[in-house]
Amino acid sequence: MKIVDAKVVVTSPGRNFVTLKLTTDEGLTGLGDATLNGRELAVVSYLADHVVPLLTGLDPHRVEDTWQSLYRGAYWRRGPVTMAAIAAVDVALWDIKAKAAGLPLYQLLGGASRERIGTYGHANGRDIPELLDSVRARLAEGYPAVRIQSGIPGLKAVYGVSDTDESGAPVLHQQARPLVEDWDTAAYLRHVPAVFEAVRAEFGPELPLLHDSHHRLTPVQAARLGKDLEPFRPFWLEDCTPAENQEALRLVRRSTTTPLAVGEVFNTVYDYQALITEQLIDYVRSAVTHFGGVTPLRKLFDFAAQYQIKSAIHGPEDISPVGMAAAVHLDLAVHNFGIQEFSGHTPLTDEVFRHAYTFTDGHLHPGEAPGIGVELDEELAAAHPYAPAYLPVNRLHDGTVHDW
Ligand code: CS2
Ligand code: MG
Repeated sequence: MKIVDAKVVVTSPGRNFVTLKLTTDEGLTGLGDATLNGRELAVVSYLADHVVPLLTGLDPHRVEDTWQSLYRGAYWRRGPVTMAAIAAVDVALWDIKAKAAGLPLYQLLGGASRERIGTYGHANGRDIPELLDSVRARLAEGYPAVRIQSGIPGLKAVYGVSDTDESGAPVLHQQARPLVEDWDTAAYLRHVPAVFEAVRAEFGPELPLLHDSHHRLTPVQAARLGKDLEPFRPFWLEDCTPAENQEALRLVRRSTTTPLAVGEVFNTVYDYQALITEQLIDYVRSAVTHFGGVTPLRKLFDFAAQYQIKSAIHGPEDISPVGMAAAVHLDLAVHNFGIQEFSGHTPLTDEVFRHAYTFTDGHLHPGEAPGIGVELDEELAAAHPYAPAYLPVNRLHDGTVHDW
């Protein structure tokens, strides 16, 4: 068998997605997600101009060799654009390989290690009452765990709640120019414990509660927050400090027993090395789409498992159903599964990307369709062209740009 066609499909059924579609001489097709929120076209060019010309004629069964060739052959290694492009090829090849075997992908990854996949959903509120309503809504949808993000008194627009419409529903990051949000770490550190106290008072001590600091704290501020949240037993504190400075987590780790989750912006195992070998974190967050595909992410999970660290694949709405499908197959198979983030997608997105995975009573299952179980409606995709969109930026009251 050999690849005879490779094409990059860009579509925007509510937000931008980049998809690679491979076709073999035996008529099998494979899909891979290459969506990099806010920098989509960079990956389109990396794929269309530098990778697609290399794919025709290749044996699609040579998944590992193709991955190694694209990673080492580029010379310039790592980085979100490179690894998103390689991920799309990797997942499309796994899709083809599993279809050729007539099996759902998870069966090629060791088979099921569980019956279904536990998820967490996003609960957001501009203030605490609105957040409590949002938690109720997620619980009514069956989510077994909830991430809680709240507005901060005195701040106009903060992560997770600034891009909500007047009804409080989150608006996808589709600003034609970056939305400027404002930030005040001291106000944030004062407010988050009160948010946890209110949610615990309303929903009790058992509900797993997650929170995302979204890279905004210094190590000592992250240590402070971790300690302040201990009485509320968070499931995890995510991205508490920019973790490319892996040493920062040493200070946080020795200061608090609040579990730590890191890694949605990481794209190779080298980003995690100290974090894993020094037991500085509890969950690894990379997505299939941003980590170079199923091939390296499975290796990362096996490495993390040696340190009792669990998977927690990144799963917001900017991971396409193709990337989500690949994640759910991995979630079912790996032993050290932790939890899967799942925001779901718009109905139109689910029409463009018809997927076999199901979300029932707060749990996912990849289904039994051969491959990753996603079909792309190219005609409908073409009816929703790319629209420039940027992630917000963050500024302090004095105008200094801050981590978003
Ligand atoms: C967030 C993401 O889901 C999360 O944990 O960090 O929603 C993140 O803000 C977006 O994926 C950025 O594109
Ligand atoms: Mg996050």
